[in-house]
Amino acid sequence: MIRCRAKKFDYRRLPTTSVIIAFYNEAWSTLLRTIHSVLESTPAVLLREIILIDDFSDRVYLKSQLEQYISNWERVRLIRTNKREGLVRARLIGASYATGDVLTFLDCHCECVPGWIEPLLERIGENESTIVCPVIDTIDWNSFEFYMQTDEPMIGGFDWRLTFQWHAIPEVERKKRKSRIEPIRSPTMAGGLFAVSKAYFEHLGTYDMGMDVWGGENLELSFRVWQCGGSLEIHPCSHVGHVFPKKAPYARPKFLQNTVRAAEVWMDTYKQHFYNRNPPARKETYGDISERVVIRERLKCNGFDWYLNNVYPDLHVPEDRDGWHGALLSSGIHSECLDYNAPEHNPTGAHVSLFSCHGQGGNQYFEYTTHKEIRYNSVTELCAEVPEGQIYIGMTHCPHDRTPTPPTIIWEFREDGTLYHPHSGMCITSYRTAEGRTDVQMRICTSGDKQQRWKFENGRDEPHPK
Ligand code: LR7
Ligand code: MN
Repeated sequence: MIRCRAKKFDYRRLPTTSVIIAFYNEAWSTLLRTIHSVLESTPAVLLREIILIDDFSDRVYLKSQLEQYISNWERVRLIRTNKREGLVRARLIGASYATGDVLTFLDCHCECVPGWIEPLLERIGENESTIVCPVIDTIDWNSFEFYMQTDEPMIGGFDWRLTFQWHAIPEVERKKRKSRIEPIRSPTMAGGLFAVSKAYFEHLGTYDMGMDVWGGENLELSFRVWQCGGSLEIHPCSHVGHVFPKKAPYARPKFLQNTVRAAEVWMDTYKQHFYNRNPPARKETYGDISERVVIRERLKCNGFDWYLNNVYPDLHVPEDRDGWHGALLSSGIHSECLDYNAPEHNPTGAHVSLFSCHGQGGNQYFEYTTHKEIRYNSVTELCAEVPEGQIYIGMTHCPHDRTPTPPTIIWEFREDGTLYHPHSGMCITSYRTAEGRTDVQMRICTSGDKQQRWKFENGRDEPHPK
């Protein structure tokens, strides 16, 4: 952005930084590209050091060959863990060696764009309790081409499965901003790329060291910083590229457990919405969280309701009324449930079908609301509909206000278990195709037809078994 380039910085007034990069079995080229780009695009007066943490990799080229390669750089340190720590503890080990005022974390397959660090450091100089993220540009894993974000940066959010999601800047937020180069408040962060005052990070309780390998720590830190009086921003003038590899070089088994820790510490009763949509999470053992709860008390942090109202008002909070949510089980075809499986990049691009009940929530999780919608949460809030003149059940974006609610998304879940669609006058009916597959279709309602009866399973709010 041209207006970003016009910004001037007085380096003597900016805090200094340590750049912390944890890696596990990273490719040589991407790791070195990251280190080179930090050295080449960060003014030397601002960079105290780069700290590399090898999280117990087993690739040979990451041993003496790497040591040799970096030995000419005074400012680059290499620390090795003596067991696999996972990214949280690896980053914290790195942070313990940092001498800069600000900790800047990066993934090990990034490319910093010149001018990336100054806006982050300036912002933290102005407001010590803010965590600032750069705009993350995509580097194609195949061609290594840079894909700059065109218009405005995206901000971070999540859905009730606690999957991180990107969103456009909400209208209210856009109007509040005085200029396009002001930092943007973001409910959550992607996790890998951010700058934070070292002192503030410590005050805030760094990271949850009970989190292993990968996942969950980004939402945990996001909830914590907001609920405990700080803020989280994306600076539109700071850009860093990140490679999204085709396949991660390691397995990611701890994601759910880490996420449960975050939910248990920060989400109060709202964690039920997460457990409802991900029943296996209820059964995860998640270890001892008492130290994290103590931090929450010590810092007198706000509740999750405060966070939702003040930081993420755009997030739709489900009703999840007892008995009115879960899997929709067919009475006509044994152990088959309504299922919605849309392609990732086209959330409304599929039809509701029938699939054997798996009890995992996800694609089989629906909610019947007091507004008579059949809701499905994904990247965005979806509402089941029967488009005019059709006999299939599709999904459409739920309306933000209900004046008036489009009649095509209104359903009556009747006493006899039928899912009646008043606008078309038909009922959801399970059937077997000529090839023997099971599916659903809108058909004329016939009293007593078992193929038209449905019931909610797993619809109760159960506590997490301790
Ligand atoms: O056991 C491990 N030990 C490690 O040191 C596992 C990972 N790591 C290192 C790894 O080598 C890398 O440098 O930790 C870093 C992050 O791992 P990635 O690159 O495999 O993660 P990701 O880019 O797929 O995932 C995003 O979400 C993660 C949740 O735990 C982390 O927060 C990542 O940092 C985060 N990456 C980004 O935010 C970059 C932008 C992606 C987006 C959206
Ligand atoms: Mn990454």
